[in-house]
Amino acid sequence: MTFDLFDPLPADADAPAVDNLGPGAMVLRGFAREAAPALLAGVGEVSAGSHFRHLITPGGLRMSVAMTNCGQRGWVSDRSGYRYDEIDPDSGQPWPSMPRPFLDLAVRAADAAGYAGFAPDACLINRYLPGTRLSLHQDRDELDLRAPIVSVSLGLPAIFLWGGLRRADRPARVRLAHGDVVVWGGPSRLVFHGIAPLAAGDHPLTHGERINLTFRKTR
Ligand code: MD6
Ligand code: FE
Repeated sequence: MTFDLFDPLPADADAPAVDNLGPGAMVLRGFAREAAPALLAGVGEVSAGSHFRHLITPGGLRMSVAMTNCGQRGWVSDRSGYRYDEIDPDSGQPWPSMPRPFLDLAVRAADAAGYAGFAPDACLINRYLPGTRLSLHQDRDELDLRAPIVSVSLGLPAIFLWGGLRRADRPARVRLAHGDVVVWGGPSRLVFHGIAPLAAGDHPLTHGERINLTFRKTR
């Protein structure tokens, strides 16, 4: 089955179906489509133990993306900075373990992209509602920058902003649809990126939301 027929947004004219983003970075179109129902069930289980929350940036701003984590370590932000923590500061407990379908998908996607032996110890789960955005940033809180990041898009489509190695580099706009997986590492590992404000829509599996899973090896 394909959900493209139900896709609520027309293809953005500014966002061609780019598959190669740059050296070491690519979009695997539809790679997670079959696994999506199991992945979304996993998101429900994880968020029952460690709920979605809006983190506060070190600058004191409330993030519009709601986040939770699973795996050995979770990414958190507060007034003191960004870090990976083995304990969910809200529950006081370790993060829920990574559901098997998450790990399987992440390892298969990394392998398909040329990164054999990917061993993620953290999965950040982002939830977007219409209007939610993620401003340009680098993922640089991981100790081992040789490992790639695997990022899975579920539900409503989004425009991914793919910049350069300098914050001022003007970002390309790449449409990410349900089931698309972005893998990046190597020379692109520290590229600035973000998500444009989410457009409203209705997806058969997630209704009015977009869910993103990003898998990392943090140490
Ligand atoms: C998102 N993704 O797609 C946000 N970071 O919702 C990210 O910030 C991201 O997709 C590093 C690597 C891949 C990503
Ligand atoms: Fe990121």
